Amino acid sequence: MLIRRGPDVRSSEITDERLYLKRREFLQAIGLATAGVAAGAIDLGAQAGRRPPRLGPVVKGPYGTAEPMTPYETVTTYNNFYEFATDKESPARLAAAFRTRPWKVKVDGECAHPADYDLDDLVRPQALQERVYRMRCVEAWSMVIPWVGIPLGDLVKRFEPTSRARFVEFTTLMDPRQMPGERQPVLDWPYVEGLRLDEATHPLTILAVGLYGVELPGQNGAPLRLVVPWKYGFKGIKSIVRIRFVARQPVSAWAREDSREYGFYANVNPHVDHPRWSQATERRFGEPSRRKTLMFNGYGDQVAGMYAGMDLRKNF
Ligand SMILES: Nc1nc2c(c(=O)[nH]1)N[C@H]1C(S)=C(S)[C@@H](COP(=O)(O)O)O[C@H]1N2
Ligand SMILES: [Mo]
Repeated sequence: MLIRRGPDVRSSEITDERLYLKRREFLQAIGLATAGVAAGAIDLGAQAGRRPPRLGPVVKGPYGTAEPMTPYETVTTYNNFYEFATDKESPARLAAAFRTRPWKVKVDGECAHPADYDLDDLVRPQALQERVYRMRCVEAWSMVIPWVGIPLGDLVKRFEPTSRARFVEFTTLMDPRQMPGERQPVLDWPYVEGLRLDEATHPLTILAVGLYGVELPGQNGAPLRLVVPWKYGFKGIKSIVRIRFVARQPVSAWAREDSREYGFYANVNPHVDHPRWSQATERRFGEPSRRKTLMFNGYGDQVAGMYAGMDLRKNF
């Protein structure tokens, strides 16, 4: 991927950069900005200065929301990534040294061009788009994240699915040496997710390689993860190594774990509660009070047509 320090720095990042410089001045003043810091006297790792390399060039994509973005710090330190750990804070630490190069993605099943693709051949840097999306976790918290990625539909077209392909199945890397959570029987590893072909090729659906203009940090699913903003967060499978076109509906890792709690569709729906909690409202990071959850996470104008005539209580 091309790494560029360019003029396309966001105003939000400029603020962060200034804060970072202030912090560095302060540390220099007290004599900590050099060896002591490198030796870990102060943990700067989680701070704004130690971001992954910038991606570029990135153009603005369609469907962006103007809602305030959740700070980079929050997006990259409060994560669900069970391959590393089941709490929210540990993935940032445990995924810090996660190796994402070289990275192959196997494309197979019902398509004309099955092959093992190198990540950089799969994702063309010049076509990267920024998409600021609302994201809603099944656990009833939400964020607004400026993803960088490419429409999955463009890729699917390149692979030319056959007429038998009705679903796309995605699989996460299985590497228990790097991913300590995979040594525990938390889920039936590897993590698997799936979409109907029309959902996969919907223009809102992207494969993300970055956020906030930089490469994805490990904890956010580096180097390649799915982003489907009208579905609960768990559909957004991370660290993808396989994309398979299939005739039958895939069994996702969460549905396999408990099919009464996690359906295949997992569309955000305030009217269908999780068996153990309400989905009517959510906590948006940075906001003092809960907000109402919107049907299809507010993307109904774009996606509702795909589910016309379906019983969304049954197909939850
Ligand atoms: N492979 C894998 N992908 C995953 C998960 C996971 O545990 N493993 N967690 C999911 C859940 S529940 C959510 S809410 C989102 C969180 O993405 P984020 O940490 O980038 O916000 O990732 C999803 N993708
Ligand atoms: Mo989630």
